[in-house]
Order: sequence, then C-alpha cells, then structure tokens
Amino acid sequence: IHNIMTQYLPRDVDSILKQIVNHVEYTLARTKYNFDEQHAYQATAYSVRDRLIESWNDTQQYFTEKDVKRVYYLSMEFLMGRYLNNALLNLGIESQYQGALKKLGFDLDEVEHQERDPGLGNGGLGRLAACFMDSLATINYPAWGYGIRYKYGMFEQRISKEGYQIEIPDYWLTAGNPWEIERLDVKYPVRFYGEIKHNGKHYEWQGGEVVTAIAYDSPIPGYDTYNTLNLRLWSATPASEFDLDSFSRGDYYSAVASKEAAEKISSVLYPNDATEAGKELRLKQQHFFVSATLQDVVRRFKKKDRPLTELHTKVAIQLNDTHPTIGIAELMRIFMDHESMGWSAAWATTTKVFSYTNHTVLPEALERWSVDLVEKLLPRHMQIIYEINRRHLEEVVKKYPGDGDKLMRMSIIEEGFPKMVRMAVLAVVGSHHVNGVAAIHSGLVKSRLFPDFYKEQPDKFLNMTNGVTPRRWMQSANPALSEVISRWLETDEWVSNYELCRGLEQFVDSADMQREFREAKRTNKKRVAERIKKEFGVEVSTDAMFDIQVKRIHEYKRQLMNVLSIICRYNAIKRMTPAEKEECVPRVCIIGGKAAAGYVIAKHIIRLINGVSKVVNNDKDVGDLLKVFFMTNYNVTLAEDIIPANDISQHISTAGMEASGTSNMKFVMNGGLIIGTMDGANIEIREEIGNDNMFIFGLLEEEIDRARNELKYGGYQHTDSRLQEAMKQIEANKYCGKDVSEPLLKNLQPYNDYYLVTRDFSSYMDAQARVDEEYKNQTSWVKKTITSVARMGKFSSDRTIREYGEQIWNLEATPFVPSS
Ligand code: 26Q
Repeated sequence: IHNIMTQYLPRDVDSILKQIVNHVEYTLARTKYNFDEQHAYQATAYSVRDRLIESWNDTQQYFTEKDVKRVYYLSMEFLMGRYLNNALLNLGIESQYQGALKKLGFDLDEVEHQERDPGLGNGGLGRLAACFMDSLATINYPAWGYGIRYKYGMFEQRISKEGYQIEIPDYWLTAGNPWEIERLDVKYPVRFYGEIKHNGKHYEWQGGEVVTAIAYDSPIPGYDTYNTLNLRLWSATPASEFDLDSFSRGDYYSAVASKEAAEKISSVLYPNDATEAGKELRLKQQHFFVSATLQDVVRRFKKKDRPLTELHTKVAIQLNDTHPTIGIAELMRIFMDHESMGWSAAWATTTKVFSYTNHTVLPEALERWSVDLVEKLLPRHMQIIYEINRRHLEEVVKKYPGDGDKLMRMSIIEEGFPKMVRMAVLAVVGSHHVNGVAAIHSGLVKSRLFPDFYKEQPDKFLNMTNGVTPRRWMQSANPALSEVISRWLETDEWVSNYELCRGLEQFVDSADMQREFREAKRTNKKRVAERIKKEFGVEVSTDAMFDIQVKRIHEYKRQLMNVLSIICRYNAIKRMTPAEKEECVPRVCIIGGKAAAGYVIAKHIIRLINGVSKVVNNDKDVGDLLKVFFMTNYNVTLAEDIIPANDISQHISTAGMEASGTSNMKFVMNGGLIIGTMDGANIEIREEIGNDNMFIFGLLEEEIDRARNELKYGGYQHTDSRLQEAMKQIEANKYCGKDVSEPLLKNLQPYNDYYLVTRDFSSYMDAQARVDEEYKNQTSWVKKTITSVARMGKFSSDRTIREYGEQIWNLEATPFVPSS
C-alpha cells in the first residue's frame, strides 16, 4: 500500500503511540497507566486530528493563495457516520495505529466502536452530502460543506416488547466531539422578525430577534491526497447584546429566557424525510444556517479587493434540495441592502452563483411556506421574493400574453388560502442549473415538475446520477472483499479509481476467485449472524440467503409488500412435504429503518414486521428455512456492518417514486444482487451490470397512472390467492392487533392502494421465485456478483462529483503538494 500522505506523517508505531499517550495525559488529563477504551478512542482521535490540522490549514491557505473558485455545498443534513476509521484509511496509517494501540493493550477495531455515530441526517440526502465531501476532497476540488450542528441528531429507534417503535432523543455530544474545532471567533448575527425601513438609499431590516451563529469546523480528509477540506456547521447562541427592553423593565428572568430561546434553533434535526408542513422552527433553521453561510462566503470573497458582481467567478453554491433556497433571497438582500448593488446587477450575479439539486417528485414532499409565515419571520425576504416573482412573471406574460394558466403554474406564489411560497420554483428561477439525481428522475423533473420551465430553458436541466464513496462503503466496511479485489487487480488504486475493477471480469471463471468471493461473503455473514444471535438469541445459518431491505420506512418504498411476501413464503413452507423442504432455499430476511415519529402507517408497518418475525421465528415447522428480523436503529454504522453481508437486497419502490436510491449501489458493490423495480438508479445499475444480474419486476413508470386508475375505478382486482391468504391472516390478527391490521388492510383495498402493492404483487412473487432458483446454483450466483462488482464504476461518487465539477460548478482540481 502506498499512500501519498504517509511521507508527511510519522510512520513509526512508537511515535504514534507517544502521541496517543500524550493526549491521554494532557488532553484528557488521565494517568497513562489507567485509561479505558473510551479514553483510548478519544486520545487516538485527537492524535489523528493533530495530523489533519496541518494538512487542513495548508490546503485552505493554498486555495486562498491561488485564489481558486470554490464550491459551497449547502445542506441541512450531513450524515457523516464515524470519523476515525475513515480518517485512518484516507491517510493510509491504519496499520500503524493498529500497532500502537496493540502495544497499549487495545484492539483498534474495538476502539473504533467507541465512537458515537453522528446522525445529522435523515437518510439518502444527508448521506449523499457525506459521500460528496469524501469525493470532493479526494478529487482535490476546492470545496466547503455548510450545515447545522444539531445538538440532537436523528432519534435512536428502539422497539417496545409489543413490537412498536419508540423514539429516544440522540444527544450525540455527551462524550464530546474530538473531530470538531469550535471557532468562537467565527460568528455572525442572524436576524428574524422585525420590520423594514427605507433610509432614502436602501431598505433596512431592523428590530426583531437576533441570534449569533458560531462555527464548528471538521476536517475532511481525501483519500491518498494531502488535501483536507472543511465542513463548517453552525450552532446558535444568544446574541451578545443585552435585551435592554426587559433589562430596563427590571425583568431579569425574561431577559435570560429570551436568550435561552436562541439555542433552540440548532437544537434538533427534523426526523422527517418528507415535508413537515409549515413548522416555523424549521424555516428558522433554514434561514439561520443559510444567512451565516452567505455572510461567511461574502466575507471570504471580499478579502481580495474586487467587485461583488464577480462573485460567481470564485463562488458556486449548490443547494441540496430546496432546504437552503431562502439563500437566493438572502444573497439578493446582502447585495442590495448591505452592498448597495442595484437589482439587475444583484440578480445577474445571484443566478450565476446558485444551482439546485432536486431529490423528489412527490408533490406532498415539495416544500411550501405560507406567505404569512415568511412575511412575519423574514419580512425583507418576502418583499424580495415578490419582486423576483413580479419580474419573472413579467417575462412570462410578454411571451404568453393572456395565458393565465401558464402564469399560475409558473408563479413562485401559489394563489390560494393561504397563499404559499413554492420553494422549488424559487430555486429553479434563481439557479443557473437544476439537476435530478438519476436518469429517470431527471426526466420526471423536466416532464412532471417543471415542464413550463424546461420549455423555456432546456439547457438549465441536467441529470447527475448519484454515487457513493468506495472508501467508506467498500474499503472500510468490507475489508475482506477489498483484500480479494486488490490482490486480483494487483493494486489498491481501485479505491480512488473504481473503473479499474473492470479488470476483475477477466477472472470471473476462475474457481479461485469465485471461492475467495464466497469466503469474503461468508466472513461478513458470520459477523451479522453473531449480531443476530446476540440481539435476538436466534441461531441463523450462513448457508441461508441473506435478504436485506434497509431504508427509511415509507409507503412508496413498499416494505409492506416485502412483509406480505414473507408471510406467503411462511405459508408455503408450512405446506411443504419433507421432500419439498429439502429443495427449499433457506432465507434470512432482514428489514430495518426508521419511521418518522408522526407517520402512523409507517409505524404500523414496523409493528407488523415485528409480529411476523415473532410468529415465524418461533414456529418449529419452519426451522432454518425462514427467519425474519427487524434490525433496530438503522444508521450509517449498522449499514456498514450489514450491507457487506447481503446476498440480495430489495429496492422495490413504486416505479417513478424513488428519485435514485443510493444503498442499491452499496449493496451491489459489496457482492450482492438486487431484486427491484424499474425505478431510480436501479435502471442505470441494470444498464451497467446487465439484466441477467438483476431480478427486475413490476410496472414501469409510464404504466403507473393508468394502473392506478384501473385499481381506483374497479377495472382491476388482484387474484393472487397467496396474497389473499396473507391478508386474511392479517385480518384475523395473527401477527398484530386490529389497531394495526385494520388501517394497513384498508390501504390495500383497490380504491386505496395508491402505491400499487396488490398490483405488483404477483410479478414480485415471480421475481422472488427466480431468486430462489438462481441461488441454488452457487457458482453462477457468485459469477453474477463478481461481474456486478466489476461493472459498478459509474456509481462511485467520484464520477458524480467530477460531473458536477465540470458541468455545473466549473471547478479546477487543485492538489496541494507540500514541499518538505
Ligand atoms: C423537509 C421539510 C421539513 C422537514 C423535513 C424535510 C425533509 C428532510 C429530509 C425532506 C426531505 C428529506 C430527505 C430526502 C431524501 O433523503 N431523499 C432521498 O435523496 C436521495 C439522494 O438523492 C435519493 O437517493 C432518494 O431516492 C431520495 O428519497
């Protein structure tokens, strides 16, 4: 292993050991003879951080010196996962740390497990931001991430003994966070409420409430590069000025209370991955982090003396969904009210700075804020949005005089009671590019979401198919398989150049390689089997097929269809003769994922899964042939553990509803096959790895509307007797009480089956039968997985980020090469 970083770092185990012990003594203030695994973790983390700080400072200074264009990735969520192992691998010093800790009597693996998983995101969108940071650093792009330092991340999920989800607050900072640097000197005021005055020259926003945003920075190392990027998360604190009003009234307690309120803004991540309608605090969070970020970006640009109209030559800002879209109005406000720019110049520059990534076409998930709320909370922004809209609609009227419908459709303001601001329309109008996250999704963004805008500016709309970082999702999560790949390719460079894995295909017929792939898989399955034994007290065989569906619980993702098919499998096994059982492929079904706290149906689905699990796992007739587990608290760390153990994974959303999916990519890269619909990135995965290496089923996107109408208006009713039997059992409350079974069954009635579970069911069962059949031939199965791993290069986030860099941000790779 050669890694450029090792030449700049102390390589020998003893100096690393010394640094760790030093931190035990002087940072943690413990005696070096008495510290536990948690202290070992803390000290190790600090010593790695020390290494990163140098490269981090050098990198930032270099970018400034070279005056390069930077991209700022604005995201309400960064689902980073644990830092320690990622940093060690990216720096190429894992084995040295292993040695040092061993000398101290610790096992690196166990020490790494001491780290809390920072869950500052909901799911796909937040994890994508994290993969992007890793690729940006690795490619040497000048980039910063900007977001919120929530005190409480994604809730911890537990399951009650009756099988219901329970949410526990995630105060992830209890043991401190060695990966962040608090920068008390980097702070900005952010205003809310108040009123607008005109001072004869420009508008001024006064009064209201002011909070202070404080920066917390974390270094983001790239793989095999000295470059180290910055992730800056903002925390809200009370503004330093006195609340003179309450103070002079002698009302000391309310003065203090009003200060306390400030911290609420960055206190908790909203655990919804679909819109939580109109929550004022959520809009506050958005403006809070966006305003602090833009002040920071403008300040950095202004360090060099030049006009702000050139901002776009040095700054690109990517909006991760509509969540930071208020930034378009905020930058206009800064330009006009603080920097005395006229409207035209301000708008011309603003629209050259922003670009917007859409992550959903589901209408109910598109962010809208009531005009009343925006007016109250951000009065100046509301004025600016109205003016943006007035000018924008003026253009539309000019081109389509008399077309009132078109005007309504294209307006940033939705006329109604109450009037709403459509954040997605504001994002489209204020951006130079708009992208979807997989080919099918980008098509729908053009045809369904913004057809009128696409017609006017077709080149504004792009596809940027998502990707995932092979560093975390292969090298770090799956050392067993990574070692096999590196040995056959005779290099580990595939870790930052995935296309090299194509070279594996030439060995697909080698019995040795097949055996090694299968051995790596068994290693990973064994680990998960042990976890299951520990958590559920159930023994599972590593010969069984490990079938995994882990993702947020959502009706469109159709976990319900998965459980229904598991019930059918259970019923089939119950009817089998001993001879048939001999032929039956044993399965371990693993389902995991969190339901938003207020999403009642999603919570019912979890309850049903737990009910089925209990019945099936305790049925003596079934034995090893079927086991069902709901894995609690699915998060990045759990994903790293179980994804490498998959034989097959399920990505079975109703066609057209999953924008991309990214775990589908991770599962295949880890040597599993997919059962899935023609949706999101599944379609492109199929294009790359071949139809024979996937189990595709179900209606196509273009068939959905018609099928839904047929269901709704009585033209179609399923006749699958297996499904009928399963539904009867649920109705008889075999798996759960009627509080759960009734609403779930109601949603499966033809006129209510919006997600087409009953319509796709037979096709799904057929695909499952093909899966069973193919698994019987282990040689052909492993060959499919080898071919798939070899062909997944497109789905490295390095490819994705290069496309953003070239087609949207116009960035240059800028590697810093230290002289010493
Ligand atoms: C919005 C308003 C109020 C409260 C919460 C939200 C909110 C928060 C998170 C809305 C959406 C999200 C997250 C969405 C998400 O994760 N989308 C997923 O993004 C992935 C990366 O592009 C895709 O692969 C998935 O298909 C998509 O579902």
